[in-house]
This record gives sequence, C-alpha cells and structure tokens, in this order.
Amino acid sequence: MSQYASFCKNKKQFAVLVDPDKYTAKELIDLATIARKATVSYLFIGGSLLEKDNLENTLKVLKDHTDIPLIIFPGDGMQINENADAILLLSLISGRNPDLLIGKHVIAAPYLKQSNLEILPTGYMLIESGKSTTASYMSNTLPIPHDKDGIAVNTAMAGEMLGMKLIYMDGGSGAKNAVSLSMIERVKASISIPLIVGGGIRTPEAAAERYKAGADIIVVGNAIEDQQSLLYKIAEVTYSF
Ligand code: 1GP
Repeated sequence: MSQYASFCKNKKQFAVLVDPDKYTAKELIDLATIARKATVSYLFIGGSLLEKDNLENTLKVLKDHTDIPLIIFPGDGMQINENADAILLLSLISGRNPDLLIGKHVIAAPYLKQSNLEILPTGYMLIESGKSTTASYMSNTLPIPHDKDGIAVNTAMAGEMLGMKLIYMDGGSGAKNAVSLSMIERVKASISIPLIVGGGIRTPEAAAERYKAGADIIVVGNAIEDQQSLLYKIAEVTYSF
C-alpha cells in the first residue's frame, strides 16, 4: 500500500517525531523496538534546524530495526534521503515566505523526481503556541494566531483546493500550547483530506482530546524523548477510537 493510501485510512493514527540530533544509535534501536511493540503508525524524521549530520544514519538504523514507515519531515531542502519511504513535501501555507511556499520545491524537484521516495504534498500550517519556536524563527514567518480559527479554516481550505493531499497543523516542536480543540474541529469540518496535528502534545489525554476534535494523525516528539513509556499510552489511546 502506498503511504498516502495508508494516511487516508479511516482510523486514527499516531506518528512519533524523531529529531536526528537527539538520539544516539542505541537510543534509536530502543525507540524502534518500543515503537514496533506499540504499533506506532509512522516515524517522522527531521527537524526545523539540524545541528549534526545524522539524518542518514538515523534513517539507516531505524530501517534496520523496524518496518514502521519512515517519513521525512524536512526542515529544509537538504533533508532528502533515499533511506526513507516517503517525504512530506511541505508548503508552508500559513506563511508568506515564497521560498517555503514554492522556491525550495523548485530546487528540490529533480532530486525528488529521481528518488524512490513517495511524495506527500502537504499544506503545512504553523499555529502560534505561546512561545517563539524554531520552526517559526527559521521559516521567517508569522504563525497563525492561536485563537483565529477562521484564518486556519480558510488556509486549510485553500491548501486543499490547491491540491495538497494532507494538512498538517503544527504548534512547532516544544510548543507551550498545543493547537486548540476548536481550531481542529473547525478545520476538520472544512476539509476532506487527512488532518495531522502536532506540537506540544505531552499526555494521552491531550492526544485523545485532539483525536476527538477531528485530528486523524497526532504527532508527538519532545514528550517521548523525555519519557518513552508515553509511547505505549498514546498508542493505546489512538487505537481505542
Ligand atoms: C513538531 O509536531 C511536531 O513539528 C512535534 O512537536 O516535539 O512538541 O511533540 P513536539
């Protein structure tokens, strides 16, 4: 099955974000083992700014130790690597930085075309989360205000009309406040493509509320780096729907 068909399954799914800077090879093997036992749906690999050249090794170690699909979640055009299964081709539709709407994609297109990666066109929306995030700083864009549900709705609808296959609403890694339930509800009601929600989700309860509000896929990164057992608890919530 293509990864896209898998994203479109009509059931809740759980993605763990793996920042290549933050895991040693041994920690990656442990993570892969736990993620496999918990039947995590996807591993998203990438970061808004990588400080080390660890992407390829991270992918290779994970690939050797799990069958969970490896999806690149790129912070920039350098994060393209054949050892993954697919890549979220992010267009930062919440911002007005032309480079991140189309410029980087023009540069990356021939590399992506000749790769074996499945391309997942994704309307990426940064949502203000109570503090400045690396994603917002590095992208040189203003996130959508936390309480402006209408802006998020219009942006997501425009993304779908432009042909995006997924919408990803992100408070940014380490967000103080996760995306609000009302924003998720309203965006979900306005689009017919899968809705990914991440940033600042730290508890199974917070994940459950966001699934109930309409998120199809929840992404958790930081909280799992701090406490790997959380992975089982969020997986349990995910598959209880
Ligand atoms: C960030 O959505 C991801 O892009 C995950 O965020 O690390 O805060 O869980 P956290």
